[in-house]
Amino acid sequence: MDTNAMKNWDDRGTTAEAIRAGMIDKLVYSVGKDPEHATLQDWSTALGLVVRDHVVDHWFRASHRSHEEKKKRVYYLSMEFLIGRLFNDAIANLQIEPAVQEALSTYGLELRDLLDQESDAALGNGGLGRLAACFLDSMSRLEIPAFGYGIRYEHGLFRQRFHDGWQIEEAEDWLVSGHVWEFERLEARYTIKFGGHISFDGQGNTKWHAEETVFAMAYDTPITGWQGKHVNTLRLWSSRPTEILDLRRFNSGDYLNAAEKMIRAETISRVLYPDDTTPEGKELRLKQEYFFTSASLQDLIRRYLTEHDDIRHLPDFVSIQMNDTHPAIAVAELMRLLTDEHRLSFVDAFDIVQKTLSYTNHTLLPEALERWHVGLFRKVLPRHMQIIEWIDFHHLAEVQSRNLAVSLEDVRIIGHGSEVRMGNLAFIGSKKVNGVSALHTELMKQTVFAEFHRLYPDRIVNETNGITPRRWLYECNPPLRKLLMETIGTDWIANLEKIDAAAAFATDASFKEKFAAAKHANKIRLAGVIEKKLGLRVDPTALFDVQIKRIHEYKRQFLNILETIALYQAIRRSPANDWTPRVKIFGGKAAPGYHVAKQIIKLANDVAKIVNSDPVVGDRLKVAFLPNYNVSLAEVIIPAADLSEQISTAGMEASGTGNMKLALNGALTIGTLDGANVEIGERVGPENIYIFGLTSEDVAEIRVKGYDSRATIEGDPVLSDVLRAIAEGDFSPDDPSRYHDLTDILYNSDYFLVTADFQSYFQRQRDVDHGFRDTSRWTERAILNTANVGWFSSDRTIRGYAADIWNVPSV
Ligand code: GL7
Repeated sequence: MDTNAMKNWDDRGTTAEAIRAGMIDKLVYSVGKDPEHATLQDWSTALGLVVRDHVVDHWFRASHRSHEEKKKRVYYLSMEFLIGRLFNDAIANLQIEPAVQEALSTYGLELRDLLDQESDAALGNGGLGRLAACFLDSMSRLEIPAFGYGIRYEHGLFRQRFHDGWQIEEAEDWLVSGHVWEFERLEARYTIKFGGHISFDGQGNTKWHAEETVFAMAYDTPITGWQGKHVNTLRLWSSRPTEILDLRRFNSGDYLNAAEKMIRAETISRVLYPDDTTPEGKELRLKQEYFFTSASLQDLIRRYLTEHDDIRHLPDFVSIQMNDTHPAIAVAELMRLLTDEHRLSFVDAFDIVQKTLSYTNHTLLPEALERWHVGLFRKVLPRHMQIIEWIDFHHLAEVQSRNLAVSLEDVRIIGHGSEVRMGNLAFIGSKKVNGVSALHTELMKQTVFAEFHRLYPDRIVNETNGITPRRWLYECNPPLRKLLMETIGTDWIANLEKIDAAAAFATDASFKEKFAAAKHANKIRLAGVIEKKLGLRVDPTALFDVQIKRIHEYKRQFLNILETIALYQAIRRSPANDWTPRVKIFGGKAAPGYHVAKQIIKLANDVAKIVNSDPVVGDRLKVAFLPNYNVSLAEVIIPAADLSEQISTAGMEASGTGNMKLALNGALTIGTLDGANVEIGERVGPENIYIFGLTSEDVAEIRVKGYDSRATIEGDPVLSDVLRAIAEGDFSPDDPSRYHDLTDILYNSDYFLVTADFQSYFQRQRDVDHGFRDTSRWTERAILNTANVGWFSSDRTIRGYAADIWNVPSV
């Protein structure tokens, strides 16, 4: 291919004039509309195509470079990529916003309106999926040749609506209004097999006679790094039937059954599992995992073989990261490809596997370390079951030969003869296994992987999570971005540690005033969104207290609601006191089958209804639960937050990343010593964070010794009063017993220790009230949060992966 030819067609330029002309061209010849009849959606598509062209120029150059230089590539395998909208991200990274604005003004169009036309690609549940998206951004920023591999779900995470305060789930359809950022790759298609049986011919040939086959077809989305210097690819797989219509059935009039196989094949990439902790819908889920893992491994081996001849050198040029246990089948699938297809011995193949793959653990919750029933596993993946038996047997023999005092049962892949443990498979098949915060990694060593850690003391490493400063400050917070650029320049955008230069201005009167003004502008914007979505007016000078994340008992939104009620009761008792006005802002989805989480949402909405309409309380307290929390909404809420709620039961939140985004945007944290809160606290200093509650050691001890929540409740008049009000139906007059299940949990089985932490949380919140009243000091502390959390850039995280795990250079 003549790459010089490319230089000529990349001369469109990014001037306002070029963009203006390009837009008309795209509008007419690609969208097929004339300007008089074009809708906002049409204009948005036209501009999207213009911007995309520039991305593509950079993309091709990067791909050619990687290919020519035969660079080592990183492959990030993830069931989830919560990328959100891409339009603004591309404009920001290419730094063409002024030219775009100018071009649009000639047509009387507002950039904001066009950006709002884009649907939010919600191909993930929460933190794990968003982390994968931040990592793609950072790998591009650091010019690491990389591919993200995942599933092109036709329907991403469900849309959340409230009906009478209850969560209602609706199918999400991000592809309906067209998605300009992806390219269909008809040629990149692989066959994926399921079921059937295996035959051996006695000459060393193994054949898998599958019962069902589907195609995996690739869709590529370019991921632009800062200033477009490097662009990587997110390749998502869509499932397609290998046989189309059953014409015989169709002709006999049996239309529905004629399409049965097609529908079944397409089901695999139909929906994202809306549950972020427990693997449900077992067989389909297993098929999804194998589907995208197999397609990705086939694809990367094909690419490898276009550049190298000897498959045995794979680990020198390929590093594969398994994001959680979801792609852990990669261990067995890579073995299968290397032995059955590329004819290596099992021993040689396993050596390559262990040098190529690595695994990230994202949670200690035991239900998230996937386990499959041996029967189901053998039915869906018969060859992989054999390979896993081989690995398990040889691993066990090796462990036994080392004569160490480890529990053999704990390090088996096939547990109790009946379950395949994907966490153990991933561990054994990996070069490195990493946790996502210092505390989490330490706890991994002590709990879930304790025996493995004794066997392989060098395998577990820590890579504390991070967030991309491009999306999570530069793009989402224009007022603060502008102030920082005027004051400390632009270095922080690509090197977030440099944001520490802002610390010198924490006590500078003029900077403080501008910092507070930026926050205020963001709060006005959020107040507008709250009013539009909920019909609720909130005072932008009040403390904006934010808890945004999946709804889960361990994240303890319940604790926050109890504190809200306690505050409400206190205000009602003494309305004349000098209260610090607060707006409690919630956002988050509950897994559809998670009954308690859905009740927590309903309770928050019920409390909001009573509190918001109580004239005695007025603006002193408001509660706003914004529906359908997603990346785009986060981009509006985070810049406007004063207080960040990170209140999980200590030891249960592996890291958290919302905590980093909020701190970076100048919110102070109220939180437990859990996950990355610990490291945030170390960096911002104890005076700039509100820590409360039990530590992970306390929690572990209580779990052993037992805990009497009833005694705690009875000894705490504030908490007793709150629970009495809930139980008597003060917030659910239409159904007074609605929350008996919830209150019973606290009295009888308070596993998440809500009651145990209530008092210290309530006290810390009063410290927050007090702190916020000193506006000037609060602003200083907010500035110090922004200035001191530069370390939590995902660029730093990816540098860590590159050096400790992948062994690839980064710029
Ligand atoms: C999670 C953790 O719960 C969260 O603390 C962490 O920040 C995130 C990314 O590492 O991974 N693990 C998990 O299963 N989900 C998460 O968000 C869904």
